[in-house]
Amino acid sequence: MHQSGFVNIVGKPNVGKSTLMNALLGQELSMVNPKAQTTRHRIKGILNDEHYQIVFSDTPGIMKPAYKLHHKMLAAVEETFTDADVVIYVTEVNDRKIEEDLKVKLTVLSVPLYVIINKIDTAEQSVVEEAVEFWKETLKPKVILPISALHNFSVDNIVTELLKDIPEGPAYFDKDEAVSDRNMRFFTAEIVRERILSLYQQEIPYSVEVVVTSYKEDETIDRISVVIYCARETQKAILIGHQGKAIKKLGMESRKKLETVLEKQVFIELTVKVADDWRDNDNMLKRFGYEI
Ligand SMILES: Nc1nc2c(ncn2[C@@H]2O[C@H](COP(=O)(O)OP(=O)(O)OP(=O)(O)O)[C@@H](O)[C@H]2O)c(=O)[nH]1
Ligand SMILES: [Mg+2]
Repeated sequence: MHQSGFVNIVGKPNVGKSTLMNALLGQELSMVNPKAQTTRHRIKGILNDEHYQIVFSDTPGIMKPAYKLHHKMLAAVEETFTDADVVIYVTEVNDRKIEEDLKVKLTVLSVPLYVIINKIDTAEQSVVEEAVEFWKETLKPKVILPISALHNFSVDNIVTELLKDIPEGPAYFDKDEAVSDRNMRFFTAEIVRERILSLYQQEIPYSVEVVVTSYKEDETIDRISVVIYCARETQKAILIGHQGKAIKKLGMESRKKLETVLEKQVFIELTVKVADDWRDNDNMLKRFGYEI
């Protein structure tokens, strides 16, 4: 028997959705960062086994939209309620709040709902038990599991449960090759954006989009050109920094990370451009791959 299915991971920003998907895959595929709104696109991560293929979708955090960008991000989440075999709602151990309309969406799903209570390494056992009771009552999920995605605690139990709910069927993606639906250009842009989240403060990380304009693979080195778009001229100056120091640091850290991932030498060239208020510009958003 072979099982095959789609499992979509949703939740508020920063609860550890990407950390969880990476733990499930045993691979650092989706970018993780202490700041909220790290994930902007739906990213599929594929778990292959001799007997099954589970296609996970990591999604942007559900928040109140302030820009058209956020509406597009939320549209990517919306999709995931309707094309899954199982929906996983991730919450943090201390969180007891849920918007009414999200609650309704989760309770009327036609597929099993799992509630994953994450970050239990940060709380007492009694708090974990409280959380379990609260979410059982609030969302009436088929499965509820307290875990720590960061410490890979109890993550395996999710797969065990999923195999009870995932239908029989052939693999959707080539099992020998596919780990994601995204390519190296996409992950390169994500790696640079993650470094921007870490290196810059305040609104900067939320005002940039990263585009890989050229990616040339030679035998011993990958040569990559990247354009960083920001929303205003003042942000460009901050991104570049005094005597170009900030952008140099960003280039160096991005290169190091890429070289670790690719196990290969990398040359990366960063250029900063202004795309006025791109977060509210439909054409720019489309160009940047926010398709829905
Ligand atoms: N202590 C603890 N921290 C965790 C755990 N899981 C994730 N984190 C941390 O929580 C932060 C957010 O993790 P992400 O995986 O980026 O969260 P996300 O839900 O994907 O966030 P967005 O993409 O911004 O919506 C990171 O600093 C993680 O290291 C956990 O089990 N325990
Ligand atoms: Mg994420």
